[in-house]
Amino acid sequence: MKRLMASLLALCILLSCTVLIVNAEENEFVKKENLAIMEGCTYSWSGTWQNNGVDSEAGDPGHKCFDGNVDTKWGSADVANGDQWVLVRFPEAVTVDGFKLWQDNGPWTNITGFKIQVQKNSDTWEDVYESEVFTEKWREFEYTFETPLTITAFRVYLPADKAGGKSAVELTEVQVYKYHRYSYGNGNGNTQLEYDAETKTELPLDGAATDASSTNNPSSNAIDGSNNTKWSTIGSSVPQWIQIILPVVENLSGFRLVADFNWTDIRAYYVEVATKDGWVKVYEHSGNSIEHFQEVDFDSLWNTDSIRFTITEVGPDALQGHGTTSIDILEIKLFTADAIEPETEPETNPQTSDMYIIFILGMTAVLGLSLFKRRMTVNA
Ligand SMILES: [Ca+2]
Ligand SMILES: [Ca+2]
Repeated sequence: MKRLMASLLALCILLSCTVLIVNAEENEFVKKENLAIMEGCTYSWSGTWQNNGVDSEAGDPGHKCFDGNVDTKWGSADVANGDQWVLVRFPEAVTVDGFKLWQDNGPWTNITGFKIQVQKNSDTWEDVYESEVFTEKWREFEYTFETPLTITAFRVYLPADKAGGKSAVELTEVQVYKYHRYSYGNGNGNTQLEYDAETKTELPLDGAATDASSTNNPSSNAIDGSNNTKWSTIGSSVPQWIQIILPVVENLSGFRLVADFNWTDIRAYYVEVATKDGWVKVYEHSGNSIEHFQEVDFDSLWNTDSIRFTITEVGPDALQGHGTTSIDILEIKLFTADAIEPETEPETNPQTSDMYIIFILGMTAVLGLSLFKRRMTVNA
């Protein structure tokens, strides 16, 4: 009997651990900061088309790989002149986790292989990555280093014999990333606590990250504090979502949503918060076009570290007169407020209540076991 209980207990522990691990993986978000555009970076390149001089500004110069625009390119010099390269020097030593390259879509380039080289506070270039030999033209290539590298310069090295039969190589963007890891889903959800509306304050979102289902303009534009910048989707298909991930768990009392009515007529959307038990719906709107400026106060405080807005229906009434062309959100604000503690029994600390459950379960098991033993003794 004891052995059976012990194996059952072991099985339970094993199962609960598995669930915990799965949750942890699901709820990790990595924000990639492109250090190649940090202030003080300088750029250099082997040449441009028909201009074999290093750092030539003629044609499509190499700094166009560092302008955040995948439609502007660097077009290298003729590979008959030798290997080509483009590089970024950082103003100080930086620790990087990975990189991403974009190749131009045009007919002049078909890179079949490249190397990534770095400098670590010296003039020596060190190979840290060599690509496979590509048999088909690639547009985007992203890679995470096995361990982060501390470097002072980063170079994409393009051997002349890997130009895929073309006379030049052309990249539109080179991004070098530092990863910021966020985990979410650590809040308790509905606190059941009402709050003092007088204490309502806007939550600073400086340290927050954003993610979205589709991005024409970056999702981070929706929390940058400016109504002149926006998150926008590619096209107007629904559903589309935008998520804000907070650096710590907060008590949310509500939100403000400012949509761009020139381009977007939102008819239906819902809002969820991440909790220890998964996503929980906290607000829903459907039927009419939303107000340009939507401010919603929850009935009680929600303890959470992430909130997600999902747009499920759009209409034809955007101001520009051509219907909804994309889903555009200028700003999202989040609010917190002081809880009004209930006058009756104080709220039980969730950790304490967990301990109680474990304690009670333990006591029940011990009691059950001793009763069982006693009965066995009586029967004997
Ligand atoms: Ca570019
Ligand atoms: Ca904005």
